[in-house]
Amino acid sequence: LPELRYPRQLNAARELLAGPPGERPCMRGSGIAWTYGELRHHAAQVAAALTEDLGLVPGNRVLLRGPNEPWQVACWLGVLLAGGVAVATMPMLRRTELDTITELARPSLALVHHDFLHDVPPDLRTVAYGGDSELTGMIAAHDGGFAAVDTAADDVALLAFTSGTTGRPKATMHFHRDVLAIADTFSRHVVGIQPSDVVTGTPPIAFTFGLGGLVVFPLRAGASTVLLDRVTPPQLADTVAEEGVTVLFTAPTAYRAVLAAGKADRLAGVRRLVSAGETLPASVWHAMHDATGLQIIDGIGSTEMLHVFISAADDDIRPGTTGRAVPGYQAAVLDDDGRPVPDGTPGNLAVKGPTGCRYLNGDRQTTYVRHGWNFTGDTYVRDADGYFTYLARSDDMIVSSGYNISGPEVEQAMLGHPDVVDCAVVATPDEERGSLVTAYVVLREGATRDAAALQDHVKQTIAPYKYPRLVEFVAELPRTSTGKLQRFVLRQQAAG
Ligand code: 3SK
Repeated sequence: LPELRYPRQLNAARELLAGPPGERPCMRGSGIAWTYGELRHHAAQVAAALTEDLGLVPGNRVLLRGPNEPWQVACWLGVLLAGGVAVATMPMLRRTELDTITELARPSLALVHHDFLHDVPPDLRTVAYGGDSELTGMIAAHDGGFAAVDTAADDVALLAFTSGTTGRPKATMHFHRDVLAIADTFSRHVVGIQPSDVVTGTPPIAFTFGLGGLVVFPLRAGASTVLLDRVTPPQLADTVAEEGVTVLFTAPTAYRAVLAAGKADRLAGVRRLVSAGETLPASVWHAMHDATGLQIIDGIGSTEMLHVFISAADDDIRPGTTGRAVPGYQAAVLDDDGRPVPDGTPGNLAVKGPTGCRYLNGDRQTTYVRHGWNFTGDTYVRDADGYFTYLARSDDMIVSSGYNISGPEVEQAMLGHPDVVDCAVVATPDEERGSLVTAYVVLREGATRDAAALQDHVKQTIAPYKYPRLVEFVAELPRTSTGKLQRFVLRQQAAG
């Protein structure tokens, strides 16, 4: 794509702030409403305070922690303008996780919202932001005239931590050009965000799904964004209606909850519904389409690739498949030796594109990046038209009596039962069959614990050999701070 040819010297924050006229509405949230001019001014004030008061030099890393609200965005942009490296952390993380991130990322200082100072490692130089805080005092002395550091397009702009569905978090490095590339591919060519759009959503901006959808995409398009702090799905639906939102980014669980709360009609004014973070069950896609006439744009992305690389919109959508490679990316299904498998055959999903995967440390680089392909760790199948269908995380395939069974496929079948609110399917080691398909199930309040009824439902929905031989009823499922299911926790539990 010609739009992906960036100059050698490029500062992503300068580019994102350069476009729209200063008086255009830009960002709302937590009682703040800023124009583009105001965001530009505050980001430059933060950059000046970092450089002149806090001694930041280009390449230094800055840990960020806070809720989704405009000052976190000003801090993130300020770090990039100053040539620093942003290390955004999920608001839900606690001391142990922040210790791990600090140990891996080695930040020089932290900018932390004044309500989130707890749990920050005490030996890290920490400056509070927002309200009547230390940063507020510091920036008052700066007039917003900071000249952005002339970083190279391939200088590191951010470290993004994977959310740890398999345990310890891992850091990936992303360049200034990568920040623009996610907007110039998925946002521009699939979602199609326009200057008139009003964007909102639930993912934290510390998660790259949220960073892209709620910050980078709207700024690159000159649109405006509404940042929300901890809303329930019904509140999300009401906010969408009240704020005139036209593009919504959230996860499948939120779409399901909006439907269950009978609030789907509140989304009727939206132009684009986007789902990522987990596989979107076809049942949720159809229920939302029936309720609103809207077609959810599903996508798969990863922290390693920064954002979405397979997706589809409009007439290109085939519900139940994730879609095709996003313009600018290539995707393939490969065997364990890196050779393409025939269409229709399951294999390892691999992707190439402008935002490649670079791990900060550890030995994952050689395992997950081979021959220019990034192996995502997902098992997918591609059809002859180039549509990719998710089968499982490669770790989530269950081999039972010689059958390959996709845990997520059984979950989707279980979720089609009206009493099932949430479900996770993993393998329990078994001498006779190798593994037993085991379902952990959260039931609707007041529903009867009837394992046989759920097993029959699965047998009638998908091939009967896939039914869960063990069914455990639980109050909730283990999830990461980004809402992804932690099947490894259940796998450990199932293994005793
Ligand atoms: O999990 C995903 O699908 C995702 C999407 C966009 C950006 C980041 C991630 C992990």
